[in-house]
Amino acid sequence: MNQKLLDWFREHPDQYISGEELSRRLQITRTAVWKQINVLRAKGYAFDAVPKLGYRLVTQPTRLDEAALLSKLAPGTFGNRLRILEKTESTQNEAAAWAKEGVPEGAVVLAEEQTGGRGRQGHVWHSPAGKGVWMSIVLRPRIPLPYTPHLTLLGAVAMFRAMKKLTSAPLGIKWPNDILADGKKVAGILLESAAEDERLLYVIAGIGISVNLDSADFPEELQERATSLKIVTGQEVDRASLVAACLQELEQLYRLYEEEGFAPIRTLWEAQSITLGRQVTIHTPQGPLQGVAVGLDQSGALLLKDKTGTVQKVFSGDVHFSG
Ligand code: BT5
Repeated sequence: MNQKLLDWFREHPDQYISGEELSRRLQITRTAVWKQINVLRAKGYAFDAVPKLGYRLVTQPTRLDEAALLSKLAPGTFGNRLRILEKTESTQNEAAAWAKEGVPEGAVVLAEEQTGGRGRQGHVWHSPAGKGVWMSIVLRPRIPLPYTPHLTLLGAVAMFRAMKKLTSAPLGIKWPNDILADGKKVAGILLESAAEDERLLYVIAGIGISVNLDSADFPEELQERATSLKIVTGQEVDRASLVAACLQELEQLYRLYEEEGFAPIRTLWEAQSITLGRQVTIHTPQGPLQGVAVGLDQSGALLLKDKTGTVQKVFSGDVHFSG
C-alpha cells in the first residue's frame, strides 16, 4: 500500500516533496499521504518534515537480506535452512510449525517485525520493524526433559559472545536469560519445547536482541528497563553480521554441550554472570525469595543462600538486585 509513495521518494533522493504534490501524483488525499508516511516511519523509515517544503526520506531500514546472510554463515548446520519474514505474530510459532513438519535441526526463522513477540510467562517482547534480531532456531537435542534449562543458559552465553564480538557494549548475563547493558535489558532468550512421553521432540530457541532501536522506539513503560546496542554504544550494528555471529556461537556451544555436557557451559556462564555474589530478590511463581546468588547447580537452577546459610535451588523467576 505504501509502495508507490516509497518508490516516489526513492526516485527523488535528497529532495523535499510536498504533501500536495504527493497527493496529486499518487491520487490519494493529503491525509492518506500523512498516514502512509507514519506507517513507513513505524517500519523504520525516517522522514524529515519541513513546513512549506514537505517531506524528505532520510534513512531507510536496512533489510535482512537472505543471500547476504547466507554468505556470512560459516558452513555448518545452523542457519542453512532459513526463512526471513517481513512481519509475523511470533517467529516462535513459525519455527514450531516448521519443526512439526520435520525440518532438520538448525533451521532458523527471522522476522523484521513481530506483532505478538513474547517473553517468558506471557510477557510481551517489543519487536518493532527493521531494528532488531528477532529469531527462532529449531533444536532437536537428545537430552532428558529436565535438562532443557541448560539450553537457556547456553543460549545466553552464545548471545553474549556474539554481541561482544561485534560491539563494545558493556554486557553481563542476568540469571537465567537476560543480557543487560548499563543495567538495562538488551536481549533475552525464550525456550519453548514439545515433548511426548517424557521425550523431547523439539526445542525452539527464541532470541531477541534490541539492536538499532532508538529510545523513542521503546514504549514508555520500557524506557527505564530496556535499551539497545545502538543506544549503549552510539553506533548502528549490522544485523546480518550479528545473526551470523549468534548462530555460529550457538552452534559451537551446542556441539560442546553435546560432547562434554553442562559443565563447560556452566563455567562460561558463571564467568559472565552479573548475578552471582549479589544480594537478590527472586520473584518466583511460589512467591519472593531473598538471599545471595552463589552459583548454578548441575541442572542450571540458581543456588540461593539465605540469611540462615541455607542454600536452596531456584528453577524459575525474575531476579531483582537488592544490594
Ligand atoms: C525474554 O523474556 O527475555 C525472552 C525474549 C525472547 C524474544 C524472542 S524474539 C524471537 C522469538 N519470538 C518471540 O515471540 N519471542 C522470541 P522475559 O525474560 O520474560 O523478558 C520479557 C521482558 O523484557 C519484558 O517484560 C520487558 O520488561 C522486557 N522487554 C520487552 N521487549 C524488550 C526489548 N525489545 N528489548 C529489551 N527488553 C525488552
